[in-house]
Amino acid sequence: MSEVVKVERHDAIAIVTIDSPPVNALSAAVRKGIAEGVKSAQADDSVKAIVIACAGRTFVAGADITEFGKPPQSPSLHEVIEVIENSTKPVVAAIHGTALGGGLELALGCHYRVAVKDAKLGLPEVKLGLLPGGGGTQRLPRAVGPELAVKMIVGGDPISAQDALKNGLIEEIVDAPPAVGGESFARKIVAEKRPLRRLRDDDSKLAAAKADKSIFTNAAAAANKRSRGLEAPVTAAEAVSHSLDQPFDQALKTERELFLKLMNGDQSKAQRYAFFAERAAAKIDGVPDGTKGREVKQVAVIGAGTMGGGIAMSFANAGIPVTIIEMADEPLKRGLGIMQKNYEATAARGGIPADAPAKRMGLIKGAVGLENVKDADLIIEAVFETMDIKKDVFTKLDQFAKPGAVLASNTSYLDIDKIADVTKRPQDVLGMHFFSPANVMKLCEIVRGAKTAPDVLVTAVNIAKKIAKVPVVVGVCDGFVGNRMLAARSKQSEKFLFEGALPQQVDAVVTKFGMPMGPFAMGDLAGLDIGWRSRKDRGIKSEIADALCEAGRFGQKTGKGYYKYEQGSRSPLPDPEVEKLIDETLAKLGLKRREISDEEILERMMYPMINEGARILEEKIAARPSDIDVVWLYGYGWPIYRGGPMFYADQVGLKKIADRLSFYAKQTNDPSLEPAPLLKRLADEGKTFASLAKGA
Ligand code: T1G
Repeated sequence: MSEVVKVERHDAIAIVTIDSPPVNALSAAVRKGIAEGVKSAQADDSVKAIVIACAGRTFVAGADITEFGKPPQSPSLHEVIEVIENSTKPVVAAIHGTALGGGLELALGCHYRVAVKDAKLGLPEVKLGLLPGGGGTQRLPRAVGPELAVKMIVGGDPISAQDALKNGLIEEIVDAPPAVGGESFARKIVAEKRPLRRLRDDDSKLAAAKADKSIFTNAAAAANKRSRGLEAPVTAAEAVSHSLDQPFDQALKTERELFLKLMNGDQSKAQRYAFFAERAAAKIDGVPDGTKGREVKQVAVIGAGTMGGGIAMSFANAGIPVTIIEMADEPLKRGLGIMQKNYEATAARGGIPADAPAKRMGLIKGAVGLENVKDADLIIEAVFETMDIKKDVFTKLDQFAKPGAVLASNTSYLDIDKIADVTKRPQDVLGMHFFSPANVMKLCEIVRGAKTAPDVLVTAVNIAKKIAKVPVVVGVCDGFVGNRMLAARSKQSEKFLFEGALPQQVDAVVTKFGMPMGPFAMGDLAGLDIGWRSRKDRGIKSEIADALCEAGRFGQKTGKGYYKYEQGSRSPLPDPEVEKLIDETLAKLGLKRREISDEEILERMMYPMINEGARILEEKIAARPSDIDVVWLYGYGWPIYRGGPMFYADQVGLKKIADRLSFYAKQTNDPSLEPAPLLKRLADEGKTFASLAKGA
């Protein structure tokens, strides 16, 4: 018996129960408890079979990630699995919730596995920049065949209990509670004197792929298609491939070597950081734990444009009924039509079940007139991005919305406090800033107004998680966190064209770094005319961008912008016309182009953003550096294997960044590049942004 593992005997069946909240992770204490529990049952002659089950909301959700990088403690997971696998009495894993990573590997070490009907089983280690390090790359292919195994291990997504049964990963789906289901299964196999099935000794499912290697190579290639820049998926496929060409123990050794290489690598450190950063972001500074959110059963979205439509789909995708409201029939019909087409296209690609479009559109009701918000618990406004229109909508919402309804604006820049103050209920107002396409992008910046009530913040965070978004609470300022930092980067990218670089050089540096797209290709995607019109409204100039627009080069929508695009293609092609136009503009301004290195471009793309991040922390617009990283990971495509701008800054070293910023401030005569006080202090003290979490 241990704190976290207890053993009970029900006649001839021993039940080893793991009870280590929140997710029964395989900490040293849990590993020790399991090994001792199984050994004690093994030594008890009256015991004929052993069941391993978990208390709480889930079966073991993996190794304890907080132990990584610390000195290993025995028994190791391998040693625990050996105790189980070498048991002469059948050991049954009884699974509920999620059997993930080391948790599934533990179950694969058992002779039999059963699961309740809504259980999920997977090896998601690649999502942490790792690979299964507890024998999963060898036992899973023997349980389900190498094709499905490489798909599960390289993709990292879990499968359902039904698919697990179909593919031989589990023997039976049992009724909950899992320990009871596991016990009755154990009694059955004892009664039927079923042989012990040790996966390590069963190569039957490998035979076909051993005969025809392409079965595996094709599956690996398909699985790796989406792992741009990531080391773990390719390495994981290699580890699984050795189930076909190395004896079990040798392949296990290879798995260990490859696992340790990844574990000690920079990419996994960044991805493990991102795992905990995402969870920390959901903790709202200054709001007491246990603060309850308001119930959200009905949602209303104002505006059926691109953002409104995507937001409404996110709620329908989560099974939450939503009313989408427009001011007239025509825009409403157009918006609903686009959502319908979107769903049908996704279903046609097999991204959602064939009956999902009808089901989800069935949850989206169209209506004309703001009075239709009257039953909604949450109202999200997604109308045109001007303050007057927003204030007008919120003034009216104040009249029609029921008491206690949460009023959210999807503004991406505007002052939430000014919007809230046109209502008599500013405590119920906040920002919920979604990212386009809103039904795909995971980030939701929750903008906390000066008067936003704590339970309103909790409501927004809870509902964002419910619709599979990653919420980050931010303060009110121009552009909040993401767009404010992006503006600092855009300023430099624009300056580069005046100094001598070309769009394709800058974009190549940024995409090589791992961003999905460079600033100029992004401009062409969004449309250059939007910025052009707003510059004209504000009476400011950007000579090169203005010249492009005057030449009708608005970007993808006109087939040319900073790049040219062939008919029907979205691939940006460098255009000599643009270089000519830049040269002519610089000549008019009396400016000379100079050679600019890729290193300077990278530093001036990343360091000003990091500097702005430091200012955002100083002003408490973000509660912690990791929140800023979560914004960039889930809203702007920052490569996960670099952890986020603030994590990256700590890897580069704050002293170097501060020095380079001072250098560029002088070189480009731009005082805004001078290091922010917080960055300067941490650099001078030899500290990191991460040290702020420890109160540095
Ligand atoms: N280790 C340590 N802490 C963990 C943890 C883990 N594996 N999983 C979750 N937590 C903490 C989490 O930080 C949070 O803490 C709380 O549990 C609830 O989590 C050898 C090497 C299981 C689907 O990758 O995917 O095994 O914030 O908020 O939304 O091959 O957690 O409350 O303080 O996410 O209900 C492989 C990781 C590990 C699964 C539940 N396993 N976990 O989701 O709750 S590597 C994983 C999850 C491995 C072996 C290898 C999810 C979940 P706090 P939560 P949730």
